[in-house]
Amino acid sequence: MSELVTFGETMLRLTPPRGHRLSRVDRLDVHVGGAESNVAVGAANLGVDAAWASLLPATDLGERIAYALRGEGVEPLVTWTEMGRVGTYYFERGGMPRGRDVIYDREGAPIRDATPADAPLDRVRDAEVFFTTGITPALSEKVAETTGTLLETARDAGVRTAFDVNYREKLWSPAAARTTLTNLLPSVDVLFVAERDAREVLALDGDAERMARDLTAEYGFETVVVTLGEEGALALHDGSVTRQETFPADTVDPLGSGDAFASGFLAERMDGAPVEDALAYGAATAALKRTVEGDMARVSPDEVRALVEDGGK
Ligand code: KDG
Repeated sequence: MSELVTFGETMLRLTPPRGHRLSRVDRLDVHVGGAESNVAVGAANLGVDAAWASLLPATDLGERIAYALRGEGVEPLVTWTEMGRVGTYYFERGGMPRGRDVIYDREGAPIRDATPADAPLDRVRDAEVFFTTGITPALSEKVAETTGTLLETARDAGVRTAFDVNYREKLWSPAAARTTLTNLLPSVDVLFVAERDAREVLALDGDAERMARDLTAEYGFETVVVTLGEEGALALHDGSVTRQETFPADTVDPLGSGDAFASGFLAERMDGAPVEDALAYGAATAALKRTVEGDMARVSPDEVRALVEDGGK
């Protein structure tokens, strides 16, 4: 039994050295990344018993992913297949004004054909929390249906469901995302959503509190966390709003900081903490993640507590 079970695609991230163009690159760093496994890794590093469910091709690169997650203390619940390939993505980082770019090369990953029969339903039913994100149903209609079945399976078994909207414009349009997500959200207890996604994908308006209240009225969420980038985050729980500032951090690598936030928030809630403390813990985990290369929050509970206590000063 795992306290936290997540479901989604994990890829190899291939990163040119900072300031190098992908079109001229002669060396790539390898990281393992995927929003749902990032959350499992962040939570495992914070002391949660975490598992990640997915499909992988039975190849050396598939094994590379399982190996990385095992090394971070996450149990890979993998259906190994003879079909498909490991998805990859490239993260090109230049200084301003060029900025950064994510380039996906993820067609053909076996998770796109995942049916509920490929998923560890018993492990989902036995979990305390089941987590996935809007990236997973963006991958194919089939996996969107499977994501819905997993959320309902968890719900029916009394497992708390947590979902991060995590809109990725390179995977689908806001309208397509809205149609699919509005079918999934009734099965969600704890929602994480970036303010911009609430506005542009879920078509809400008003300030963050208004959007959190409208979402709760429509879907009956137990908790809604709206992330506001550098402005911090806001949570609505039991009718009360809590706000949290972003902790300052020297950003070495921004990817995965939203996942780190979710992992810190969930880990602290699973430890019995109130929403206010979980929000601070999530924000501190996200800040510490930004100081670490790669998508995963390799951050310890002591570091997070110290940052929460001294407020980043
Ligand atoms: O949140 C970080 C993720 O975006 C990254 O790890 C890769 O899951 C990923 C995706 O689909 O973009």
